[in-house]
Amino acid sequence: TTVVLATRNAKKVPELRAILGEAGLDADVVGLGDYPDAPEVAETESTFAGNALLKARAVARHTGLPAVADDSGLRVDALNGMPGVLSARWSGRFGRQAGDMDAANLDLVLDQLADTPEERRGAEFVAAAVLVVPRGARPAAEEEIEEVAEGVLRGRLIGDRRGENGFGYDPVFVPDGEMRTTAQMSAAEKNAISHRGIAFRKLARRFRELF
Ligand code: ITT
Repeated sequence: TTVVLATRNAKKVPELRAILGEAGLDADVVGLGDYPDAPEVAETESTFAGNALLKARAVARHTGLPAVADDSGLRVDALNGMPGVLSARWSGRFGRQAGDMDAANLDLVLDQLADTPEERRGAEFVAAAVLVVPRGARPAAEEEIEEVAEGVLRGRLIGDRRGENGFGYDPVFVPDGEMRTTAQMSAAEKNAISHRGIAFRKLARRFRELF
């Protein structure tokens, strides 16, 4: 089987490939680069799972192949769970324009937490992983199949950036029980504990039952 990764975030592709590979997924994992005409969908839902489904459905229907998508973000306790589903576009909401969106988003969250003491800087990364199998992509599959799995990584946000790995908010996120940020971890170390790792390992199990 071939499965398409429905993401335009180039940093997610190697993470997802590694996670799905380690989960023993017996499938050819291809990126959207092979499908330049795949429709781009607006993330209009208010939940991670809802947005991930929009992305995976569009690609599954366009390609006729099983598609997986991730919608993820950072929920900050002191910001009442924001930026949440808006994590990728947080700085844009505040009219901050920047070439590097990830850097601008991180700057903004740090500014918003500038007066928040250490003990109130809790946060969590959340990921919804979804699999959409279009009609006919599996022998005798008469209905589209949709599976959703979620993963959460609890931690806290530090005030300065540490580490070069990962992407997005990784340089300031320290998981519970850790001394290092997720940007100071190797890809394998991060995947073993991450929201995305947890969600996609659950999803891979379901994938194996279907194929
Ligand atoms: P696709 O929708 O095309 O997959 P995207 O970057 O827009 O790409 P999301 O809508 O899921 O992806 O937004 C996720 C944002 O949340 C991402 O831009 C980061 O800022 C943040 N984020 C999610 N997972 C993260 C992780 O593992 N490490 C650091 N930041 C993360």
